[in-house]
Amino acid sequence: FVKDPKTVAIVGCPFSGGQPRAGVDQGPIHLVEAGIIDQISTLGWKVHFDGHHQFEDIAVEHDPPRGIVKRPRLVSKICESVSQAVGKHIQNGALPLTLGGDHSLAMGTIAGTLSKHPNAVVIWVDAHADINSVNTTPTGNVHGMPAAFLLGLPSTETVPEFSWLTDKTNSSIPRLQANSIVFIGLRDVDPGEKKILKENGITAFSMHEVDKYGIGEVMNRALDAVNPYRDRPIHLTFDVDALDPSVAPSTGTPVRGGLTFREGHYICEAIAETGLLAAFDLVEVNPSLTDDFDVKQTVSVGCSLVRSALGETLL
Ligand code: 6HN
Ligand code: MN
Ligand code: MN
Ligand code: MN
Repeated sequence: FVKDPKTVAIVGCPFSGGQPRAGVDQGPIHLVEAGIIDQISTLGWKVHFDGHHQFEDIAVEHDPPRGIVKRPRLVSKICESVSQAVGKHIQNGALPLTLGGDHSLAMGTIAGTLSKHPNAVVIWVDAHADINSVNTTPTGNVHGMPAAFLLGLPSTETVPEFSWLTDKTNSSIPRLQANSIVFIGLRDVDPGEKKILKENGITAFSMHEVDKYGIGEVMNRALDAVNPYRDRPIHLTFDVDALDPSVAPSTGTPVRGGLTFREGHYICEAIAETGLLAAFDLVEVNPSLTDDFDVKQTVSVGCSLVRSALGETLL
Protein backbone atom coordinates (compact mmCIF):
# COMPACT_ATOMS: atom_id res chain seq x y z
CA PHE A 1 0.00 0.00 0.00
CA VAL A 2 3.00 2.31 0.13
CA LYS A 3 3.52 3.54 -3.44
CA ASP A 4 6.87 3.58 -5.27
CA PRO A 5 9.02 5.56 -4.87
CA LYS A 6 8.39 4.83 -1.23
CA THR A 7 7.57 7.92 0.80
CA VAL A 8 7.45 8.52 4.53
CA ALA A 9 5.22 11.43 5.56
CA ILE A 10 6.25 12.83 8.94
CA VAL A 11 3.48 14.01 11.25
CA GLY A 12 5.30 15.78 14.10
CA CYS A 13 2.90 16.25 17.02
CA PRO A 14 4.20 18.60 19.71
CA PHE A 15 1.38 17.64 22.04
CA SER A 16 1.25 16.90 25.77
CA GLY A 17 -2.45 17.34 26.65
CA GLY A 18 -3.13 13.66 27.34
CA GLN A 19 -0.99 13.63 30.48
CA PRO A 20 0.27 16.06 33.13
CA ARG A 21 4.03 16.39 32.51
CA ALA A 22 5.32 19.26 30.40
CA GLY A 23 8.05 18.52 27.86
CA VAL A 24 6.69 15.58 25.91
CA ASP A 25 5.53 18.16 23.34
CA GLN A 26 9.26 18.76 22.63
CA GLY A 27 9.82 15.10 21.65
CA PRO A 28 9.13 15.52 17.92
CA ILE A 29 11.28 18.65 17.72
CA HIS A 30 14.25 16.75 19.21
CA LEU A 31 13.72 13.77 16.91
CA VAL A 32 13.70 15.98 13.82
CA GLU A 33 16.70 18.00 15.04
CA ALA A 34 18.60 14.76 15.64
CA GLY A 35 18.40 14.15 11.89
CA ILE A 36 15.65 11.56 11.57
CA ILE A 37 14.68 12.94 8.14
CA ASP A 38 18.17 12.54 6.64
CA GLN A 39 18.47 9.12 8.23
CA ILE A 40 15.26 7.95 6.57
CA SER A 41 16.36 9.44 3.22
CA THR A 42 19.65 7.58 3.47
CA LEU A 43 17.65 4.33 3.56
CA GLY A 44 16.25 5.20 0.12
CA TRP A 45 12.86 6.57 1.16
CA LYS A 46 11.50 9.92 0.06
CA VAL A 47 10.51 12.04 3.04
CA HIS A 48 7.61 14.48 3.13
CA PHE A 49 7.74 16.94 6.04
CA ASP A 50 6.30 20.41 5.99
CA GLY A 51 6.60 21.39 9.60
CA HIS A 52 5.07 20.06 12.77
CA HIS A 53 1.33 19.55 13.00
CA GLN A 54 -0.44 22.81 13.83
CA PHE A 55 -3.35 22.85 16.23
CA GLU A 56 -5.20 25.40 18.25
CA ASP A 57 -4.66 25.33 21.98
CA ILE A 58 -7.70 25.28 24.23
CA ALA A 59 -6.95 26.94 27.55
CA VAL A 60 -7.37 24.66 30.53
CA GLU A 61 -10.04 26.91 32.04
CA HIS A 62 -12.13 26.35 28.90
CA ASP A 63 -11.58 22.62 29.04
CA PRO A 64 -12.86 21.29 32.38
CA PRO A 65 -12.82 17.52 32.93
CA ARG A 66 -15.74 15.42 31.69
CA GLY A 67 -16.27 13.32 34.80
CA ILE A 68 -12.75 12.09 35.57
CA VAL A 69 -11.46 12.50 31.98
CA LYS A 70 -9.00 15.39 31.72
CA ARG A 71 -8.66 17.87 28.81
CA PRO A 72 -11.35 16.16 26.71
CA ARG A 73 -11.84 19.02 24.23
CA LEU A 74 -8.16 19.62 23.58
CA VAL A 75 -7.22 15.95 23.24
CA SER A 76 -10.20 15.15 21.08
CA LYS A 77 -9.61 18.09 18.78
CA ILE A 78 -5.98 17.34 18.03
CA CYS A 79 -6.68 13.64 17.61
CA GLU A 80 -9.40 14.35 15.10
CA SER A 81 -7.10 16.60 13.08
CA VAL A 82 -4.23 14.10 13.31
CA SER A 83 -6.55 11.37 12.05
CA GLN A 84 -7.32 13.49 9.00
CA ALA A 85 -3.61 14.19 8.38
CA VAL A 86 -2.72 10.50 8.67
CA GLY A 87 -5.65 9.51 6.44
CA LYS A 88 -4.59 12.01 3.79
CA HIS A 89 -1.00 10.74 3.74
CA ILE A 90 -2.19 7.15 3.36
CA GLN A 91 -4.54 8.25 0.58
CA ASN A 92 -1.50 9.75 -1.18
CA GLY A 93 0.34 6.42 -0.94
CA ALA A 94 2.77 7.48 1.80
CA LEU A 95 3.61 5.83 5.11
CA PRO A 96 2.71 8.23 7.94
CA LEU A 97 5.32 8.42 10.70
CA THR A 98 3.83 10.21 13.69
CA LEU A 99 6.30 11.59 16.21
CA GLY A 100 4.80 12.34 19.64
CA GLY A 101 3.85 13.77 21.85
CA ASP A 102 1.92 11.72 24.34
CA HIS A 103 0.16 8.46 23.53
CA SER A 104 -3.37 9.91 23.45
CA LEU A 105 -2.35 10.77 19.86
CA ALA A 106 -2.81 7.10 18.92
CA MET A 107 -6.56 7.72 18.79
CA GLY A 108 -5.89 10.08 15.92
CA THR A 109 -3.26 8.05 14.13
CA ILE A 110 -5.05 4.70 14.35
CA ALA A 111 -8.40 6.24 13.42
CA GLY A 112 -6.65 7.77 10.39
CA THR A 113 -5.21 4.41 9.37
CA LEU A 114 -8.55 2.63 9.82
CA SER A 115 -10.32 5.26 7.74
CA LYS A 116 -8.25 4.15 4.72
CA HIS A 117 -7.41 0.55 5.67
CA PRO A 118 -10.48 -0.78 7.52
CA ASN A 119 -8.77 -4.19 7.86
CA ALA A 120 -5.59 -2.82 9.48
CA VAL A 121 -4.27 -4.44 12.65
CA VAL A 122 -2.56 -2.65 15.53
CA ILE A 123 0.66 -3.74 17.24
CA TRP A 124 0.88 -1.76 20.49
CA VAL A 125 4.33 -1.79 22.11
CA ASP A 126 4.22 -0.31 25.62
CA ALA A 127 4.92 -0.85 29.31
CA HIS A 128 1.23 0.04 29.78
CA ALA A 129 -1.94 -1.22 28.09
CA ASP A 130 -3.46 2.27 27.62
CA ILE A 131 -6.88 0.62 27.71
CA ASN A 132 -8.49 2.22 30.76
CA SER A 133 -12.15 3.06 30.22
CA VAL A 134 -13.91 6.03 31.74
CA ASN A 135 -14.94 3.68 34.56
CA THR A 136 -11.49 2.27 35.32
CA THR A 137 -8.97 5.10 34.79
CA PRO A 138 -7.16 5.83 38.03
CA THR A 139 -5.80 9.17 36.75
CA GLY A 140 -8.16 10.56 34.11
CA ASN A 141 -5.12 11.05 31.86
CA VAL A 142 -6.23 10.23 28.34
CA HIS A 143 -2.83 8.79 27.33
CA GLY A 144 -3.83 5.82 29.53
CA MET A 145 -7.12 5.38 27.60
CA PRO A 146 -6.68 5.55 23.80
CA ALA A 147 -7.17 1.83 23.15
CA ALA A 148 -10.49 1.92 25.05
CA PHE A 149 -11.79 4.75 22.85
CA LEU A 150 -10.63 3.06 19.64
CA LEU A 151 -12.42 -0.15 20.65
CA GLY A 152 -15.51 1.86 21.64
CA LEU A 153 -15.68 0.19 25.06
CA PRO A 154 -18.80 0.87 27.13
CA SER A 155 -18.44 4.19 29.05
CA THR A 156 -16.37 5.84 26.31
CA GLU A 157 -19.61 7.09 24.77
CA THR A 158 -20.16 9.19 27.92
CA VAL A 159 -17.50 11.59 26.68
CA PRO A 160 -19.35 13.49 23.94
CA GLU A 161 -16.19 15.33 22.87
CA PHE A 162 -15.00 12.04 21.34
CA SER A 163 -18.18 11.29 19.42
CA TRP A 164 -16.29 11.70 16.10
CA LEU A 165 -14.53 8.47 17.10
CA THR A 166 -17.04 6.58 19.27
CA ASP A 167 -20.42 7.34 17.67
CA LYS A 168 -20.76 4.74 14.95
CA THR A 169 -23.98 6.20 13.54
CA ASN A 170 -22.10 9.17 12.06
CA SER A 171 -18.59 7.96 11.50
CA SER A 172 -16.47 6.93 8.54
CA ILE A 173 -13.93 5.41 10.89
CA PRO A 174 -14.41 1.67 11.43
CA ARG A 175 -14.19 0.62 15.04
CA LEU A 176 -11.05 -1.28 16.02
CA GLN A 177 -11.95 -4.91 16.74
CA ALA A 178 -10.60 -6.69 19.82
CA ASN A 179 -9.08 -9.43 17.65
CA SER A 180 -7.16 -6.85 15.61
CA ILE A 181 -4.92 -5.45 18.34
CA VAL A 182 -2.01 -7.09 20.16
CA PHE A 183 0.11 -5.71 23.00
CA ILE A 184 3.82 -6.37 23.60
CA GLY A 185 6.05 -5.33 26.53
CA LEU A 186 3.40 -4.83 29.22
CA ARG A 187 4.47 -4.69 32.85
CA ASP A 188 2.40 -1.95 34.49
CA VAL A 189 -1.25 -2.76 33.85
CA ASP A 190 -4.01 -1.46 36.15
CA PRO A 191 -6.45 -4.00 37.67
CA GLY A 192 -9.35 -2.60 35.61
CA GLU A 193 -7.24 -2.90 32.46
CA LYS A 194 -6.46 -6.57 33.16
CA LYS A 195 -10.18 -7.20 33.38
CA ILE A 196 -10.82 -5.39 30.08
CA LEU A 197 -8.07 -7.35 28.30
CA LYS A 198 -9.49 -10.64 29.60
CA GLU A 199 -13.17 -9.89 28.98
CA ASN A 200 -12.49 -8.79 25.42
CA GLY A 201 -10.15 -11.69 24.64
CA ILE A 202 -7.34 -9.34 23.63
CA THR A 203 -3.95 -10.94 22.99
CA ALA A 204 -1.18 -9.42 25.09
CA PHE A 205 2.45 -10.39 25.68
CA SER A 206 3.83 -8.99 28.91
CA MET A 207 7.53 -8.91 29.76
CA HIS A 208 6.92 -12.28 31.42
CA GLU A 209 6.17 -13.84 28.02
CA VAL A 210 9.13 -12.02 26.45
CA ASP A 211 11.38 -13.61 29.09
CA LYS A 212 9.72 -17.01 28.80
CA TYR A 213 9.57 -17.45 25.02
CA GLY A 214 12.06 -14.89 23.72
CA ILE A 215 11.17 -11.96 21.49
CA GLY A 216 11.40 -14.05 18.27
CA GLU A 217 8.66 -16.41 19.40
CA VAL A 218 6.59 -13.56 20.86
CA MET A 219 6.62 -11.78 17.49
CA ASN A 220 5.60 -14.98 15.66
CA ARG A 221 2.73 -15.44 18.09
CA ALA A 222 1.73 -11.77 17.98
CA LEU A 223 1.56 -11.78 14.17
CA ASP A 224 -0.24 -15.15 14.14
CA ALA A 225 -2.83 -13.74 16.56
CA VAL A 226 -3.83 -10.67 14.54
CA ASN A 227 -2.50 -11.39 11.08
CA PRO A 228 -2.40 -15.17 10.49
CA TYR A 229 -2.31 -14.87 6.68
CA ARG A 230 0.13 -11.95 6.78
CA ASP A 231 -2.16 -10.00 4.50
CA ARG A 232 -3.47 -7.15 6.67
CA PRO A 233 -1.82 -3.72 6.89
CA ILE A 234 -0.01 -3.13 10.19
CA HIS A 235 -0.17 0.03 12.30
CA LEU A 236 2.74 -0.03 14.76
CA THR A 237 2.31 2.25 17.75
CA PHE A 238 5.50 2.30 19.83
CA ASP A 239 5.58 3.95 23.25
CA VAL A 240 9.26 4.49 24.03
CA ASP A 241 8.55 3.49 27.67
CA ALA A 242 8.23 -0.10 26.43
CA LEU A 243 12.02 -0.05 26.41
CA ASP A 244 13.86 -0.46 29.67
CA PRO A 245 14.59 2.90 31.35
CA SER A 246 18.30 2.11 31.02
CA VAL A 247 17.78 2.18 27.24
CA ALA A 248 15.21 5.00 26.99
CA PRO A 249 15.27 7.05 30.20
CA SER A 250 13.61 10.25 28.93
CA THR A 251 9.93 9.42 29.21
CA GLY A 252 7.10 10.40 31.54
CA THR A 253 6.10 7.06 33.05
CA PRO A 254 9.21 4.82 33.06
CA VAL A 255 8.86 1.29 34.43
CA ARG A 256 11.79 -0.98 35.24
CA GLY A 257 12.21 -4.37 33.61
CA GLY A 258 11.50 -3.36 30.02
CA LEU A 259 12.59 -4.39 26.54
CA THR A 260 16.30 -4.39 25.78
CA PHE A 261 17.72 -2.36 22.89
CA ARG A 262 17.74 -5.47 20.72
CA GLU A 263 14.24 -6.66 21.71
CA GLY A 264 12.81 -3.26 20.75
CA HIS A 265 14.61 -3.34 17.44
CA TYR A 266 13.65 -6.95 16.79
CA ILE A 267 9.97 -5.98 16.98
CA CYS A 268 10.52 -3.28 14.35
CA GLU A 269 12.57 -5.62 12.15
CA ALA A 270 10.01 -8.41 12.31
CA ILE A 271 7.35 -5.97 11.15
CA ALA A 272 9.62 -4.58 8.41
CA GLU A 273 10.12 -8.17 7.25
CA THR A 274 6.38 -8.63 6.67
CA GLY A 275 6.31 -5.74 4.18
CA LEU A 276 2.94 -4.81 5.72
CA LEU A 277 3.84 -1.69 7.69
CA ALA A 278 1.23 0.98 6.88
CA ALA A 279 1.80 3.52 9.67
CA PHE A 280 4.14 4.03 12.60
CA ASP A 281 3.86 6.14 15.77
CA LEU A 282 6.80 6.82 18.06
CA VAL A 283 5.52 8.50 21.21
CA GLU A 284 6.25 9.60 24.77
CA VAL A 285 9.81 10.89 24.21
CA ASN A 286 10.10 13.63 26.89
CA PRO A 287 13.38 15.57 26.71
CA SER A 288 12.69 17.73 29.75
CA LEU A 289 12.70 15.10 32.50
CA THR A 290 16.35 14.02 32.43
CA ASP A 291 19.85 15.31 31.70
CA ASP A 292 21.27 15.87 28.21
CA PHE A 293 23.04 12.54 28.06
CA ASP A 294 19.81 10.65 28.73
CA VAL A 295 17.92 12.78 26.21
CA LYS A 296 20.52 12.07 23.50
CA GLN A 297 20.34 8.37 24.24
CA THR A 298 16.53 8.29 24.16
CA VAL A 299 16.24 10.36 20.98
CA SER A 300 18.90 8.29 19.27
CA VAL A 301 17.25 4.97 20.16
CA GLY A 302 13.95 6.43 18.88
CA CYS A 303 15.52 7.29 15.52
CA SER A 304 17.07 3.86 15.39
CA LEU A 305 13.72 2.08 15.99
CA VAL A 306 12.22 4.06 13.12
CA ARG A 307 15.07 3.09 10.79
CA SER A 308 14.66 -0.57 11.73
CA ALA A 309 10.93 -0.48 10.98
CA LEU A 310 11.81 1.03 7.58
CA GLY A 311 14.15 -1.82 6.78
CA GLU A 312 17.60 -0.61 7.80
CA THR A 313 18.76 -3.79 9.50
CA LEU A 314 17.33 -6.31 7.02
CA LEU A 315 19.92 -7.76 4.66
N1 6HN B 1 1.35 5.85 28.64
N2 6HN B 1 -2.24 3.26 33.50
C1 6HN B 1 -1.87 4.61 33.88
C2 6HN B 1 -3.04 5.56 33.61
O1 6HN B 1 -2.92 6.73 33.98
O2 6HN B 1 -4.04 5.13 33.06
C3 6HN B 1 -0.60 5.05 33.14
C4 6HN B 1 -0.77 5.28 31.67
C5 6HN B 1 0.51 5.57 30.95
C6 6HN B 1 0.22 5.82 29.51
O3 6HN B 1 2.48 5.62 29.06
O4 6HN B 1 1.17 6.09 27.39
MN1 MN C 1 2.18 18.20 3.31
MN1 MN D 1 1.48 4.38 25.92
MN1 MN E 1 3.51 3.64 28.35
